[in-house]
Amino acid sequence: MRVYAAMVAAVAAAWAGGAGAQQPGGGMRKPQIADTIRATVYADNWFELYVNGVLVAVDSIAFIPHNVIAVDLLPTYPMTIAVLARDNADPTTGMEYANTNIGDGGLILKFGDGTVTTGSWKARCFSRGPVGGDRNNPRVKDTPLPADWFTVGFDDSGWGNAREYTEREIDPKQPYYEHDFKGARFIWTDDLELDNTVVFRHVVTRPPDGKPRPDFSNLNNVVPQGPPPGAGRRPPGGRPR
Ligand SMILES: [Ca+2]
Ligand SMILES: [Ca+2]
Repeated sequence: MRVYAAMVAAVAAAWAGGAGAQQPGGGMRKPQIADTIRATVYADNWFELYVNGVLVAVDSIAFIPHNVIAVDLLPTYPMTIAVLARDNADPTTGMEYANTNIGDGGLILKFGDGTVTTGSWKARCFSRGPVGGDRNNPRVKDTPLPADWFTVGFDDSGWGNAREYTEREIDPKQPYYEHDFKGARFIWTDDLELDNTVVFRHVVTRPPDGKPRPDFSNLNNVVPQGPPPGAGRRPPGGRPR
């Protein structure tokens, strides 16, 4: 019985260990939460995040307080990341607080595979205002957002790179300091104040941390093999985990 238990534990460990999505015999195992990576995002003031063309996170607070959104992702590489970020701004004036202030933006993101925002990301502004910083006659210049801006195949080769900003320049609020953004840079376009709607894009060709990860992208087209006895199940008499 002890030998059997040891074998079950070993098989379960191998199953959970991510040796690959392919099982002996060509089947595919089911992914577990250990196969996911955590995506952590702080935006001044709001964002929506697409990964490989799929919407995976939306900032739940449009304006203030400034908050952090963290979600679990099942990564597939190459991984195309697309973020729509908005500084809070009246759509007709580009200003905020009853047209008394020109607010500033900022975005920072870190994934559990080591992916971080840097100046190598692509960035483009789609709404700017008040044009010229004119507070007396504030106007907004909008550029139509391409319908496929978030897709894998979208051509951003003509876009410029994001500009990195220091923590001091962005002045993030408390929730930022309660999460791990080590190694990530705050980014925006060249104009942190007047550029109010910005799209960022970046392709991660392989996991930056070098850790091999199974590709589960074909999961819906196969019948995955279940876990071996005892794997991922509640231990007898044990508490749910
Ligand atoms: Ca602004
Ligand atoms: Ca702002």
